[in-house]
Amino acid sequence: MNKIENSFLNKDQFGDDFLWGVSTAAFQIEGAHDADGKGSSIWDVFTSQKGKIKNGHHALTACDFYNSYQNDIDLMKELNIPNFRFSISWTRIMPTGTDSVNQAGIDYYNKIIDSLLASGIEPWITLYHWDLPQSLETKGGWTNRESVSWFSDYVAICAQHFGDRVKNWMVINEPSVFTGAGYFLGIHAPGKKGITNYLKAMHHVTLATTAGAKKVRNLVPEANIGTTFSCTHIEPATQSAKDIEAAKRVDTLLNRTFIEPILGLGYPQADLPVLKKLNNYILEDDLNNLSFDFDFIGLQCYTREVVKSAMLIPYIGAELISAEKRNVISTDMGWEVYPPALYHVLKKFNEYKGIKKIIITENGAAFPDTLSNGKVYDIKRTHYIQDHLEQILKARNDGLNVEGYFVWSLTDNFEWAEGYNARFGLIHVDFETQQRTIKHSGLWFKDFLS
Ligand code: IFM
Repeated sequence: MNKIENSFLNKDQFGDDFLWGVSTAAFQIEGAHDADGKGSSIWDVFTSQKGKIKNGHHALTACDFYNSYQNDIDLMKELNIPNFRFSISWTRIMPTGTDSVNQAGIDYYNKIIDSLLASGIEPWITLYHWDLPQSLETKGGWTNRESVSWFSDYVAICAQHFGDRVKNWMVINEPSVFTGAGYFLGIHAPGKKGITNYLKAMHHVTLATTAGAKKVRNLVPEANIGTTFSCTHIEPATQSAKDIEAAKRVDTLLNRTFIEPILGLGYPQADLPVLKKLNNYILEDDLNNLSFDFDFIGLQCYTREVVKSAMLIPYIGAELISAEKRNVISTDMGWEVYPPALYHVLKKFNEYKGIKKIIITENGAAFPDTLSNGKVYDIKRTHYIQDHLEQILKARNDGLNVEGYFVWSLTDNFEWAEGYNARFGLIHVDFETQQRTIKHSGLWFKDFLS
């Protein structure tokens, strides 16, 4: 007997108001990269450059969600999924990032929103999931302070056009990931490197998060407004003082740097001294504009990291010991499968008094799925989801604040620098034919949600 039959999990244990859903992002699913007046984004440009994405993959078509959204919405309905998180592509709405609005882009998202509502599925919009307009990148992108007003103007257009039907809004997705990978390490778009780019981007993205949230609040007074952070449970490799200190610095970087200013606590400069360099970019009035009273915070947790001191590593003096080196079970992303991480992260973020409500807006796993006789038996993903849900249940039973769970992701999709080989979907996609096949995990989720 497998775990589906064995699982003690039952949706009712989470309570009637607990939110269930799936998450996606525009660039990862839509394709149609230049359809109907869409402008070019930093990811369109990055993916066209040689050697940036594994196996030379690109997202010109991706999951073709732009054309086949109705089919995917029908599949969501079939799986009993009540909430759908998707992002808006800035360059469909404003092809050059500012000024002119592309009516075809507005029409496209209106069709999605209307179709979701007609299917009884609640739309959850993420306003920015990493695809900055390329024409703004040529002006410095997020390293340019003007990015704050570019972003708020774009947010205003979205709020004005979609706010009559969309209640749930997330401003920015995982700022630590796209600034770290895109502006410090250069492994994601726009491929910039260095501490100066990173710190400028960090500060402007934080200001933009608040500015965007205020725009939505003004234009859609009844909106449920959140923003999402990636977070990871951090453990020191040993109990030596050096490793403990190193783990604290990594924890500050990965878990605290972006959320604390938003909660009115300022940047955690005392625990990560390199953040003091931010003072070069913080203008006097900024400190009053960094925080916002969000209705909810989205947390996105996939794994834990084990950290050792490494004083030669600049700025952080620490190194992550990979799952492979630790010889522990991991996913296709090389991330350790460690469900208690979710419980630890919930406990940690529950300590912030300023968080009203926590929703897990992403959690999921990439495993090497195979389609055989029209079926995908992805039992590892089913177990991954079940085991993480057990941790959420434990957290709720311990009185912790956690009020929703969104699986990453509905379908297999374009996993950034990893291309299409890292499959996260509840639904398998054959990228040659765009054929969808509901995986075992999707069937389990359907059953669970029924
Ligand atoms: O695919 C990404 C998503 O875009 C942001 N959060 C993590 C996912 C898996 O890597």
